[in-house]
Amino acid sequence: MQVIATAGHVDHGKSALVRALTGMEPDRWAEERRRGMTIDLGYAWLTLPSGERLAFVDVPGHERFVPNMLAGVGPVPGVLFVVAADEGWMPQSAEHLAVLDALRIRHGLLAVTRSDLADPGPARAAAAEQIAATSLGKVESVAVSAVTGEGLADLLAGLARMASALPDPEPGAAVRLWIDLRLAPSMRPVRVRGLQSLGTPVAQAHGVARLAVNLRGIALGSTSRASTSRSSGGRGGQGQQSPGRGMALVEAGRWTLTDLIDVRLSRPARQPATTAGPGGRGEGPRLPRELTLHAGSARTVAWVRLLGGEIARLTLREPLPLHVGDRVLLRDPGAARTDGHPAIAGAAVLDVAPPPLAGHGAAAAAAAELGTWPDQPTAAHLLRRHGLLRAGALRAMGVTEQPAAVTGEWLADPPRWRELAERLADAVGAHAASHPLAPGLPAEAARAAVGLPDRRLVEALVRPPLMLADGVITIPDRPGGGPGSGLPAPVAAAIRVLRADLTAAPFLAPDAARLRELGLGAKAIAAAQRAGLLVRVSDQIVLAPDAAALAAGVLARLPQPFTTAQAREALGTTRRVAIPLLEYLDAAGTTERLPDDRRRLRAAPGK
Ligand SMILES: Nc1nc2c(ncn2[C@@H]2O[C@H](COP(=O)(O)OP(=O)(O)OP(=O)(O)O)[C@@H](O)[C@H]2O)c(=O)[nH]1
Ligand SMILES: [Mg+2]
Repeated sequence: MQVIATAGHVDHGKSALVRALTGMEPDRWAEERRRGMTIDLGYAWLTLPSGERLAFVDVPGHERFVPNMLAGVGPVPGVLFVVAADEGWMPQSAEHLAVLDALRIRHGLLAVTRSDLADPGPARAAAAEQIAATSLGKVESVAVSAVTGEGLADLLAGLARMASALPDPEPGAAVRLWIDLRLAPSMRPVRVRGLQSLGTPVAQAHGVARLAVNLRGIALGSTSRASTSRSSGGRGGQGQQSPGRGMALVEAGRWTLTDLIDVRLSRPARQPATTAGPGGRGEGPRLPRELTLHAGSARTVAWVRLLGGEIARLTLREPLPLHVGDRVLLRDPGAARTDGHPAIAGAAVLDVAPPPLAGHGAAAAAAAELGTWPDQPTAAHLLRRHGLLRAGALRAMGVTEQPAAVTGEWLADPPRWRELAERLADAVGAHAASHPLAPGLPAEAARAAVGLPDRRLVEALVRPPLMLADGVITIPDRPGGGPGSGLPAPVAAAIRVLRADLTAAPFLAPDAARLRELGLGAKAIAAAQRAGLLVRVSDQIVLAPDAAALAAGVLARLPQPFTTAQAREALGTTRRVAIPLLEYLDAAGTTERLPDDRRRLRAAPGK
């Protein structure tokens, strides 16, 4: 199924043409038939000779009902543009064309109606020229009469050609069903009982399709007047379940509900450039601060802040489900159309969760960055701007590519990730310098210091020379002893004295009295140990780091196996040190304790 919309000036025969083509009545409301004018969207369809079905959204042409027209054309890929032979190009012809252009609709067909009343030639030529200057480009045109039926067969053939040229819907695309009648509430989960398309029950539907959805447990809203375009929705409407136009059924997790977006404004192709607003650099459009934003069948108030160039930040009165790359319309409902240029601008949504603009120059910097983006930003663009994003958030922004995660579901911009690793190393180094006796920087403190949103990111950022153990990040192989050991000067001095003692008598570990004398408490000893200046052999015994290797050399010269007393004597120490040292060597696999309590050296590896 394909869906196209009508467009054109009031009374030019849009509805009559749809009626003649489909045999269905697009003006559904008694008031419309009484007034002979379309007020709200009308729906009809036909089956093409190929068997494919083509649905029409018939829009009102009257200037007063432009918001309803906008609700109808939003997601539609093609359009049947109507101009009357006897009236020719008119103001709403131009306004509707500007809307189609702002939405970048690329497929169209021109019908010159009421050709039984006048020569269709001049109207056809004028319309074709206007249309050619827009995103629709050169279109086929057919002169028709809904009264005599002349030209209808040609028109049908043209519609079939256009339908076959429309882009194929992408089957995996996220579902967003804009509501244009009276159905479905805001963001509350709903259960779908059944689908109908063009009057027929269906199991599935693809792409841009018209669909009636039967929802379980949702009270239908009252049958509001056709011209009522929107019940009060948005924030205030979260709890109200009376459904209305402008709300949408959306696939869970695939959309960002947002009231703040960054966009690129684009004037219609045929509108000459105007001078820039304040802060612009010559190219930017001039816009009022408050506009009506139309997206799908929704409309809301948008407050405009120009950031620079064609980039603007929009604050929406109600949040809408949007993707990056969406096209939205901005309209100034109060603006008089002075020179035939409708007060309509299109905009490409570049970011649906933009970061706050903090500080001097932030707006200009954002404009400079976003100015380089295409209308359809990629994962790389968004990651560069946001630094870190959860995969789910990126998907909800409308990006389907999934870059590799740095941890869990976190994605990172590679340069930002390297920078964060450096900042973490700096934070750990700074902490070690200011807290030399602390065991290291706790991971949670590191998370806060680097400004990361998740502890797991800290863990993923720890890489040599950093080490994470017991929830604490350290730099274990900082060169010991010399400057940079990170020890406070008095501790470093005391350790130097202790090391001198141990150089003279490597196995005479300092006793408690000596440590007291040197002013070395448990924390200082632990810090010296982490700095690689001491080795703890047991709770009470500390030696120089090379003590174990020295001891192995001494013990190798003893007859094997040897007793504890022989070892103590050879090492020149006391039982207080010898016993823990031998146990330490046993544990290290340097010595082996035999059942008779004697020991022997194990063969060194490689021997
Ligand atoms: N003679 C003649 N009259 C036509 C033709 N098509 C439409 N009309 C008449 O033109 C008038 C307007 O037609 P509609 O189809 O309502 O026009 P519309 O474009 O839908 O108008 P709005 O929806 O209000 O914008 C009606 O009186 C129609 O009967 C045609 O091909 N020939
Ligand atoms: Mg009509």
